[in-house]
Amino acid sequence: MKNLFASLFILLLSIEGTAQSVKFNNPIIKDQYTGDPAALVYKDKVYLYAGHDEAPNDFNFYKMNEWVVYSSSDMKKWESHPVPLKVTDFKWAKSDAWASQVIERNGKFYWFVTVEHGTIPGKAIGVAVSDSPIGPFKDALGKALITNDMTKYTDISWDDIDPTVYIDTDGQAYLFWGNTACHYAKLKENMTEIDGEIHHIDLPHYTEAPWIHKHKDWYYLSYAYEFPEKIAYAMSKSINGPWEFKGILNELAGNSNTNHQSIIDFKGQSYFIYHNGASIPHGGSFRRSVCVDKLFYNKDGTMKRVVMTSEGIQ
Ligand code: FUB
Repeated sequence: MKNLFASLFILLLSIEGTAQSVKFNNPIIKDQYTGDPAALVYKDKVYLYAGHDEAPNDFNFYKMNEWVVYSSSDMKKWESHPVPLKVTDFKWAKSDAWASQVIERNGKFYWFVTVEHGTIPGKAIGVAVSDSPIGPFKDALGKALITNDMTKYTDISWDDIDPTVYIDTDGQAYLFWGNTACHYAKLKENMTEIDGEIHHIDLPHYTEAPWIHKHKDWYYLSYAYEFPEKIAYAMSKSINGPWEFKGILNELAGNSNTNHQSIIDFKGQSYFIYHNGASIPHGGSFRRSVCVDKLFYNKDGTMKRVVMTSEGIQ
């Protein structure tokens, strides 16, 4: 009997030890609230770009004036860099550092951002450029690339948000964006001009936050589905579609009505990067935090549903 109690005691101690050694790595950014993550793999690092959620605790909407950047070599330790871009860097814009994405082309880094236009009513998309992934960035055009009057698919003034950019294997660059309607267009090689018509893609319960990525020989278009948002996705063998809807990829965050995702492969592992309203200490829909979890594919190329964890990347 004595021996049984002794073994039980040792077992309890080892369980306790295991529990204590688990680290909660999510959210990955803990020094400030951040939303709308967009990751860029460049050389042997991941650069994480996000909007800075500055809303006070009792504020019921977004307060966002700047974008921030962090970098990591292992997806666990994140280095913070000085603020590389603000709404005020776009003289024609008046507010709202909403969702964005950075892409590299020929050694230059192009940051496609959402802002509120100063004179053309509605949201708009601008482009900033830098020689370094951590900036500083400057307005590449001196005017918006996309304005609300260029897209007629919906009447709302906030449909021209959430740019995602992809350069296909043949060198052709594409811009996808939109709230309520998913728009896409080709970009010229200079990355600062639309080339040809703006198209529209029909996707079930499309809300916003498109993200294009490729894995093996499939193209994936993931997006925020319904509101409050889940993340769903469609797949195609061509970036020009047709896109086949494949269902939900990530469930409701629960503590934030948006979830905005970014998907990358880095050093042989796929990652799902997103935000939620995790408490650091007063998180919520307008005080969001960026998290990372692993992403896995099935043999047929479909993606396994994401499991959001507190542990994150160990
Ligand atoms: O951060 C402001 C807006 O919230 C983004 O543009 C949307 O994607 C949603 O996350």
